Amino acid sequence: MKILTTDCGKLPVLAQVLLKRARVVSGLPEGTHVEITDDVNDKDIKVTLGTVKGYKGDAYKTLSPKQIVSNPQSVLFLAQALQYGYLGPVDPGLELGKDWVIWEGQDITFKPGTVIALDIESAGDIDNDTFAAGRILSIALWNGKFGVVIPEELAETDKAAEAIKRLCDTCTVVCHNGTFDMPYLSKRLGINVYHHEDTLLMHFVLDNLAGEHGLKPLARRWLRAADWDSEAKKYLKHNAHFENIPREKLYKYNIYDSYWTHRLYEYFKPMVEKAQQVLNFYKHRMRVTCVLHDVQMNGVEVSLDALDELEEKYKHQCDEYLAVLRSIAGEDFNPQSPKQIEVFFKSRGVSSPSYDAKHLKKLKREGKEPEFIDALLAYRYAAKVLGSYIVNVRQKRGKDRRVHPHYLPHGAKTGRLSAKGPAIQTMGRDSGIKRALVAAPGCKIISCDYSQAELRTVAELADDTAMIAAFQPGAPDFFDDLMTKIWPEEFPTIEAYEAFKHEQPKTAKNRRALVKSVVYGLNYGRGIRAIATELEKPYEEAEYVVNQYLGAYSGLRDWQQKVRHSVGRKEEDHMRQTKFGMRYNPLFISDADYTSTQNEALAFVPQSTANDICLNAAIKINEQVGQYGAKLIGLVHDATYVECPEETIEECSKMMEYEMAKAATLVFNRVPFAAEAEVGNNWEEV
Ligand SMILES: [Mn+2]
Repeated sequence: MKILTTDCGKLPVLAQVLLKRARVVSGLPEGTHVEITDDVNDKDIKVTLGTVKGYKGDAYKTLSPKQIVSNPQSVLFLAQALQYGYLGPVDPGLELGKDWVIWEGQDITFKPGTVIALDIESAGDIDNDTFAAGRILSIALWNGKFGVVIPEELAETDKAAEAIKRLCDTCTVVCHNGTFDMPYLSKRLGINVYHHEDTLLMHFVLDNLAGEHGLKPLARRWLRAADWDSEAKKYLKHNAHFENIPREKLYKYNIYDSYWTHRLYEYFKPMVEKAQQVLNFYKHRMRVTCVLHDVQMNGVEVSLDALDELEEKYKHQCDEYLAVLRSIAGEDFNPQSPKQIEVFFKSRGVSSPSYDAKHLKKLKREGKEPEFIDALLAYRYAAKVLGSYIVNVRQKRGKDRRVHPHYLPHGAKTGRLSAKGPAIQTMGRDSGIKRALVAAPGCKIISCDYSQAELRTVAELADDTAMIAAFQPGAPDFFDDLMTKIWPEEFPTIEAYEAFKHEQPKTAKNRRALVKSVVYGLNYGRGIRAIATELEKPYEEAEYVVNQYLGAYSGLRDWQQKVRHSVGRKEEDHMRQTKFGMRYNPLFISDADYTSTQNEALAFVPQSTANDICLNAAIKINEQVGQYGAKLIGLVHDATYVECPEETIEECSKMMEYEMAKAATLVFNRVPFAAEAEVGNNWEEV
């Protein structure tokens, strides 16, 4: 068997080593001939590295040489590719009429407890339409032996709704990323149904570092699934939507989706159940997906007036900065054109490898075109708020005046979530966009946010007595206290610092901000050099603050050293595992990536832990909000957002504060996690 790559002569040595290792892991019989070639016309090409243009045929496409050396899981990817190449694809050859049927409305009986995979296909443009705007085109069910497709003409009937409801009430329903399918189905059919198992989530808990959790790649990698989507996807060119696919092809595609979901479920299930901690984590995250379902269904009210106002403000800003830019760079200057920006700088004798914010700020520090750079950065910011937030929120606002963001349970390696449509978690406070996210009439928004959740987590993990003491009730503010530890001669006591703050408020604020940035920088696993660059401060200054900080909390220093040391050492895996069961275990780390992997590991454990504490609280809050007539409407990292009728604000706030604090006690018992509820009319006020 041959492996095709662009240039055999230039294949990195490390990639060759990893290919050899993958060859061993794959378990191919001794004596199997494996050869690397760069001749497209060679016979017997079974695997290609990357999707390099010009490579044709059915060869299994896997990581490119560049990805092989940088992907921590590449040995697994390659071993799977080799198995596929050696053993060939698996096609179940499902036949209509024999293995599956198109439903005609007859009664369906479900044997209680059966495991049934469910998948839906829908019309329209999911990325741009409002929530569940497109009709359901088909619903496929597969029980492991036989399948049924509910066709378009029956998909949204009462009879289908009844069958789906009964299915979800009596069977074990498996989806691949059901946080998408189930709210969609619920909304379209006017029922509220949840799935019970999720193969995307299973894979995420098994290999959170894979960076890829889609149904097709997983079925192909783990089960050697033969291509089943090209035939249908042909019809999706030029942004055509699924309704463009001829129905017989769409239904077949849909039944294959549910078939492979079922197969993956059976394959992953014993792997997940093998370790109690992995199983527990999976169950915890399955409960979280139900919360995400509710949060999406609930949605967030959007004020059109506030949006209009913001749009006008940012349009005005764009015009203003454009005028400044044009007065410097000429009447035809277009700030959206990278080419024109480059030409402008060249005309001033300035060159830079890139003109992104980082490089522009550097040029500005060197005194090069500061006025132009300021205007360009301001223009870009205003254009971004307009283009990505305001337009998107407006587009996504439905007839119910609400947006319904969709949360991805596998948003980040750490287990943090991400949200789309709109990206409610990344909307900056400074932009003002949160003013447009309002409470429904008669209601208020309550937000409950952990203060310094990751620092508190670190204190517990590091088992640092001084740091744990710093977070006890009644202790002074962590950062005020830290000022006395970093500059003890200047500020021998908190009172001395307070006096300084009173005399020179601006200087005090700047220095406190420096300390805060250093502490958070360290928490995110950044090195001293990176922190100094980011703060635009001399290396020595950042180094001094880091040394004083870690000197004051020596337990923290020890813990950081232990985590760093554990990287690449299997017997020390527990140092990179959270109490919830999330793991940071790269299969392979190259020398070039060793330091950055250590930094990532340092950031991983506290971030992941703090996130799951908040998700645990969200589960409890979601269970109880109904008692107050309230709804859980948002999850943003360390905070929960609830929409609550005015009459019950106080009780509901108390419940939220209680549950947030309690959630942390499940894993930690020395550092209290306080979360204060704030009430307002919109997301900016809380
Ligand atoms: Mn599908």
